[in-house]
Amino acid sequence: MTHLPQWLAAETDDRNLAGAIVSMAAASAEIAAILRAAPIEGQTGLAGATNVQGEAQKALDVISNDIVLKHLRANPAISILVSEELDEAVEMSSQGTVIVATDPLDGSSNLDVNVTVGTIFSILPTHGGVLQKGEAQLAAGYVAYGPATSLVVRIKGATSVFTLAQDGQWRLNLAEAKVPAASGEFAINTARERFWDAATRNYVSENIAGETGAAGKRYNMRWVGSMVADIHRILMRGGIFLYPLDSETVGKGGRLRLLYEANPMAWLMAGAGGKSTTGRQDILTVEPTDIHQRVPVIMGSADEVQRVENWYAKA
Ligand code: AHM
Ligand code: MG
Repeated sequence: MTHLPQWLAAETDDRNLAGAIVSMAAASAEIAAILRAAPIEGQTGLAGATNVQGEAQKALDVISNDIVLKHLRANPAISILVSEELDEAVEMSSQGTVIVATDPLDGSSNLDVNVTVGTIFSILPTHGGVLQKGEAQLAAGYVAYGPATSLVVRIKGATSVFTLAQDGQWRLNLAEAKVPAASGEFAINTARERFWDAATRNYVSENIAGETGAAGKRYNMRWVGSMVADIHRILMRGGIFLYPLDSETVGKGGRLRLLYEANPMAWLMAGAGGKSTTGRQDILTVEPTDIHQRVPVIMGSADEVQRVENWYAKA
């Protein structure tokens, strides 16, 4: 069975890139071990601080960020770290050839209820600086801390899935994830309906109308409230995830962050045959202007994303 180091050796000659992925995988394995016992240790609550975006930080947000920092600092391949939990980009090694942008613990509001959370990461070449389009990524991945701890990673080729085994090794269990083009599942926070734009409203209404409406088939809705969990389900069996620009988030540019949430997920979707858009533009072509920039996120099964884009084109 293929382990992560063998897979990396076959995917890239860039040892710094491979090393950065190994560091993120090692940090994630450490985070996984802490999450497993967090309710016993009383670590699921708030840390009492807020991050740069004014969001309450959970104790585990801070702990996960510290673990990632520790692993990346020990790796001279890393030049800069951008983290959701840190106001500024952190300078690491002056010889580093890769930048890592990460959300160390995404979906942390789910920690109190023992629902899947994740670590998301994007890897960029140092020469381009921290503000590069998603299409410049060298690699991206996430770790889903669910019933199994899964690492989903892509360099240039396919999006591959590893599972953390009892012996601490990451074993390949799916070489090529494939997002089916058609799907009957959509994921959106419907409690925000009153803020939606016309395109989102029209798309979702068609889905709810099911076989009696223009979509002509029945849909189911799923919303974990943890992007990693929702995206993992879509990568494994199809569907669409929407966090569109709405009248409440318009001033901020959206809800989810471009550098360490939208771009890495869009990169993984592309490797699995899925599509990603802001509604009007491929997410991977969005020019970043700030490390914590937000962006509308719509991604998943190609036919579904196309239907949303069609509504945006009409709007
Ligand atoms: P976080 O990075 O602070 O955890 O926020 C991101 C999360 C995503 O995981 C999830 O898709 C979204 O926020 C949920 O938003 P909502 O609270 O509107 O359901
Ligand atoms: Mg987060």
